[in-house]
Parts: sequence; C-alpha cells; structure tokens
Amino acid sequence: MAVNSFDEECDYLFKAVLIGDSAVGKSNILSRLSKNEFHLDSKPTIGVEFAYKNIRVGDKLIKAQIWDTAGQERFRAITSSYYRGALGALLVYDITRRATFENLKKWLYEVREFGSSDMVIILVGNKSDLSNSREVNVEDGQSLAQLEEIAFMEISAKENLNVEEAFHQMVRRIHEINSKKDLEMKKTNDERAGSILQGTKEIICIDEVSASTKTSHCCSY
Ligand SMILES: Nc1nc2c(ncn2[C@@H]2O[C@H](COP(=O)(O)OP(=O)(O)OP(=O)(O)O)[C@@H](O)[C@H]2O)c(=O)[nH]1
Ligand SMILES: [Mg+2]
Repeated sequence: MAVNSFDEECDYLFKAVLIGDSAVGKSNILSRLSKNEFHLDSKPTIGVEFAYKNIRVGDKLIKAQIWDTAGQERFRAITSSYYRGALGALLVYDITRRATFENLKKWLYEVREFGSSDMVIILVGNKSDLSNSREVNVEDGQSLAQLEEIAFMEISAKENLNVEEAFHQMVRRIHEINSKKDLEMKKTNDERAGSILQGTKEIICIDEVSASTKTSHCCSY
C-alpha cells in the first residue's frame, strides 16, 4: 500500500535511492511502486523527487522514503546529499540499451563513494517487456551482480513485473541488517549493565522516560 504522508503509524522509516542512466525508467519504477501508475510519455527528471511506500515485514510496518533523481548529469542535485542517510539503492539499467549497462561501473563507484558502506544495493534490469530488442542478456546481469556481491532482478515498470519483488528484497535485507545491529547493540548494553550491577551491587530501576520511548509511533533505523 502506498502512502504519501506520515499519517500512518510505522515501526521504522528509512531512505532508499533510485540510480542509473537517463531514461532507464527510474521515475516510472517510483510511480509504479507508490501510485501503481506508468507513463509512456514521462519527461526527464530535473533535480530530486521522492515518494513513500509502506511495506510489512513480519509484524513490523516499514515506511520507505524513495528518492529519485535525474540520470542526466546536468539535471542532478548535489550528489552527496542525495545519498546521505540512504540504506538502500535500486541500481537500474535498461536491458535494451547496452550503454546503460556499461555505465553501471560509474554508478557503483558513485554509490560506494557517497553511500554508507553497508547500503543494500539491488541491481535491476528494467524494460523486460521489450525482450525482442534486448541488448543485455540475463546472464550479463547475473554475472555482474555476482561479481559485485549484490542481488539482481529483471523487471518491467510498464507491465508491473517484479517491481514490488525487487523493492521487497531490498527492504527485507535492510531490515535484516538493522535488526542484527539492534540486537548486537542491546547485547552490548546488557553486558555493560550486567558488569555495572556486578561491580557495585546496585539495583537499577527503569524510569518512565525509557518506557515512553517504547510507545513512540515512528522511528528511523
Ligand atoms: N517498454 C517500457 N518502457 C519503459 C519502462 N519503464 C520506463 N519506460 C519508458 O522509458 C522512458 C523513460 O522513463 P523514465 O522513468 O522517465 O526514465 P528515468 O530513468 O526516470 O529518466 P531520467 O529522469 O532522465 O533520469 C519513458 O518513455 C517510459 O515510458 C518499461 O518497463 N518498459
Ligand atoms: Mg526520471
């Protein structure tokens, strides 16, 4: 279910970005995800746009803020701020244009330069509905993904094929990584609290402030 505001309660909020050459279909992937819409006549993006998408993972409601920018260099907003705080990226190429696949090296360099080191990247070959005009084989996508140790999927924003699946894969992986981090942090805190208790033989009471944080509605990873 797509939402465009913060009205709905959620357990986690995170930022993800769409990247790739101009006209590979980034904006249509976003409109498919957030509004279930596709536009054959979409214009190149200028600057930055974003939309929200909610997804349930287990018993948690996760809200993703998905950013979309211009593939064309001259229309792009400042690169470092685009990537700042992003936990996931859909790296998109067009299976009917080889050049967009060759340029992935440049995008991967950029995402690793400006993005966080544990950002979840999903490689996405868009326009799978145009397989008659294919210039990039599925195997090429798979090999690159294997080499770069990222997940891979071919999708079609037009036919709504695998768009949700690619997004879900990214969200699930982000959630996994962050749940693990949370757990490790809790363990370290528990161990610290344990050693304090042992050393001083004090009893620590949990106050109301920490109890109230548990009931807050929306929090970022
Ligand atoms: N056949 C087909 N066409 C698509 C698909 N996705 C996008 N397109 C078309 O590809 C063109 C470019 O799509 P956009 O979504 O505007 O591309 P973009 O990556 O956002 O481009 P920039 O904003 O310039 O970076 C449009 O004419 C879309 O209709 C798809 O899955 N199949
Ligand atoms: Mg666009």
